Amino acid sequence: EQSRLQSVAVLGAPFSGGQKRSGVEHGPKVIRDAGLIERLSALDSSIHDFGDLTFSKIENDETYMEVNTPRTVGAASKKLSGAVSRAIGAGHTLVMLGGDHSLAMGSVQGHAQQCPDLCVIWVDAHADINTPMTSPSGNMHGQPVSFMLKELQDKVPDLPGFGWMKPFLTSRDIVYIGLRDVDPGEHHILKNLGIQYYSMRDIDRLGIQRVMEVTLDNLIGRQQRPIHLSFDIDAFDPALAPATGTPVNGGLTYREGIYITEEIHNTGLLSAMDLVEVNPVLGATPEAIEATAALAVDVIASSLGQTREDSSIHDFGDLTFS
Ligand code: Z70
Ligand code: MN
Ligand code: MN
Ligand code: MN
Repeated sequence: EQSRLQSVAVLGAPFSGGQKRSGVEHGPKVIRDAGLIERLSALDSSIHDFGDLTFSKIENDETYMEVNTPRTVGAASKKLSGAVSRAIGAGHTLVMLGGDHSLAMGSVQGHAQQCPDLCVIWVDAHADINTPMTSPSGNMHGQPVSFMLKELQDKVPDLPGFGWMKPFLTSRDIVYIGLRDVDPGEHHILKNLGIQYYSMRDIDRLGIQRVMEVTLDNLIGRQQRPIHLSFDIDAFDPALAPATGTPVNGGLTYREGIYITEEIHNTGLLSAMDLVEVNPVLGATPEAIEATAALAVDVIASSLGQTREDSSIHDFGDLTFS
């Protein structure tokens, strides 16, 4: 019997143009410096580090319909989309290191090019589903989901830089976990479209075990399909992940976060993931930065099969019974 070795591609996207605070472009470096590749190499998979993408500067990227730097964000996500599509097409499980969360437009779209039936689990304090019209900030990291959803096609204008991007996801293909800072326009969209979400309050009420059971039953209970995990580090409590742009009190515990990723791994259906919004410039101390980056490594390793029960694979052979 031959065991199939999972092949994992790691791709950095040092990009910060989807929001205003600089530093999140250093996310890939600090996550790698926290030992990501070494940790993944200990798992039962082959690791391919594809390095970091480079993003070129776009001049005169004026605000368009109150959206900040649309051409810069559109070009970055287009480039990421192509790289993700190629990696998935080559058979890898893809790990994208951000960068801010606007990048998910590129990573999920690129993934969907290869896997049109994929579903998305979005772990975040924020819903990131503002349209350009509902956005209070103009920041595109608060908008990526609205660009993906077919049901919002008429609500999202054609922006410069986004000619390549057509909506490809339905509201039944995504579940949120960890929400606790949702804008009024976003809440309206979630309710109107009947999008499934488990806020921190829901986790308090149901427990993370039940939340994952219902999440996975809704997404893959009827049909097996590839999972895209989009994990914003600010889903965690700020005590655990302080080095991020928009910390919000009352977030996931370490154990809740790792339970989410263990359950996703156990489906055997994880096909791509994003780990975004680690911003080392916003850590108050070196320890705060290192703790946030180490947590990001734990999330990724756990998604790819690291367990809390057994840190290595031991083959004890077979017992013999007389
Ligand atoms: C707000 C907006 C957001 C992350 C902040 C915030 C969005 N809803 N996302 N930090 N990671 O500006 O749209
Ligand atoms: Mn986010
Ligand atoms: Mn967030
Ligand atoms: Mn496994």
